[in-house]
Amino acid sequence: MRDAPTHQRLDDDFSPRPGRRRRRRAPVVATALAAALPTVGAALVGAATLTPAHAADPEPLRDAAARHGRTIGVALSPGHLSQPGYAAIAEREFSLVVGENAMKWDATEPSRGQFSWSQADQVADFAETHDAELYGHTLVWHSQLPGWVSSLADPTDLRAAMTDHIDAVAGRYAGRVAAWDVVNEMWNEDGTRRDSVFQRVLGDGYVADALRAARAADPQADLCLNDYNIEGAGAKSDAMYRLVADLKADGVPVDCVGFQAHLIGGQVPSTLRSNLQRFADLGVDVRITELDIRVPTPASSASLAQQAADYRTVTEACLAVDRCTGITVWGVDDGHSWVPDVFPGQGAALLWDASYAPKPAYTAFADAWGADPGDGDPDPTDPPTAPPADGDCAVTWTANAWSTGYTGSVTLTNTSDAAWSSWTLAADLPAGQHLDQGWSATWSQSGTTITATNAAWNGTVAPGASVAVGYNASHTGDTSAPASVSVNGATCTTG
Ligand code: G2I
Repeated sequence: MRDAPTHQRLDDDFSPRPGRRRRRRAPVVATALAAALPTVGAALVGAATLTPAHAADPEPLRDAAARHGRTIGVALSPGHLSQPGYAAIAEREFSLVVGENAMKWDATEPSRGQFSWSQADQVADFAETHDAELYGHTLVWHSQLPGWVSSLADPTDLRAAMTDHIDAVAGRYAGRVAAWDVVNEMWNEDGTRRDSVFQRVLGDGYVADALRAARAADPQADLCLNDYNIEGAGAKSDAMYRLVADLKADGVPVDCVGFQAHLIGGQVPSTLRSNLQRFADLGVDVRITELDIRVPTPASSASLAQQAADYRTVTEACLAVDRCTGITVWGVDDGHSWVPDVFPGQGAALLWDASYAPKPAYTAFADAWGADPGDGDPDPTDPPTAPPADGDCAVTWTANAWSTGYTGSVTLTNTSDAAWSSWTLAADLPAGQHLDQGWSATWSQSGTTITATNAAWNGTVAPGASVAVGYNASHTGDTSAPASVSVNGATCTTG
């Protein structure tokens, strides 16, 4: 969907066209707002830290990607949704959905003028129900093409069939599809045009014709050209690059290039990032559209570790390119991947295994996107925080006394600009006071010094947030507050 994304673009070619619907990015709003407005973000985080921070589910990939203004997509086959493991992952993790086969020509128009929408509608409905973008794949492709199209030999007739198809399919989902793969896999490996009925009968110009027809059918959708083996520099990638440059120069509507990325473990092209960037510099969005990374099966732990590193590398390349709008994985789990059917002896190419267990690739991918693993630990990839300084905390200390004892109520506020992941309070009790018991922390006394260390559930304190603890003590007449209180070694202001 053509509008201004939440991440920065390098050129000015992203104004919404009049009448274009804004991209559906509802899940982004809270996180993007939090990132953009530190005080609001701190308040949101601060509120969250006062709830127990025990081990939780890992953060959905889509939420982590949303913080970068990107989407994580999945190729969906609606027939598999009856399997609870498949459905649960598809529903939870992804902010973009593409039909693995449902919107292809053979699925949507098996006979001329006879349309079949049930699979495609299921994908579109799933996307809407789960607040994900809908990605259209694909309008013009030599494969999964019904025989009636392949047999058309008259250019006028074939062009009419192609534009009618685009008009019907893109028109049906107009306003719902964020982007279409308008033409898929048009290149040979050497950068010449692939033989297809479209190429043979219509010549090179069919690509521009298809793009114009798609724009007419759905003025809001981004229009992409998609292919494999164009991820790194090379003849095929160069051919796509020249075509996109020419189309832009000629005013043909092209908004994005899809890099399928059906990769082999250990063979992520070293030029991936720079190649994505050179396309972006033409003024188009780029996207990893069909990521999977195959390894020999049964997969060894070494190959799964390599694969995990590869998923991280691809993510880092996308994140390094402002106009990389995200990554789509070509399937939920290894049990539903096209790879073993086409490459016998290879597979295990996705993030979840055939039992829906997350693989090392999932862990690396999630980490590369900055997803919270939900283990309650601070993120080991976070930059080290500055050592605490005096004044990084504020404390209020009140006593509710009776003749020989009192209840102390203590509120600690993090006045630094970094979250505490744990805290220890230390204070010297005035003469005659002795700690009996405390709560909401682990309390102890040694000499006149008392210490209180956070409980498991209140160790994380965001900047500006507070935590309340308390204790009972005996006294011999003096119930005043300690003269000096420190947290994590830094002296607090009192009040
Ligand atoms: O081949 C991997 C992908 C390469 N880029 C374009 C994608 O559209 C393509 O996807 C795959 C699907 O993942 C497969 O699921 O495209 C294949 C066909 O080219 C799909 O396979 C077909 C089988 O060949 C058919 O036997 C089957 O009836 O899927 C059909 C529907 O399940």
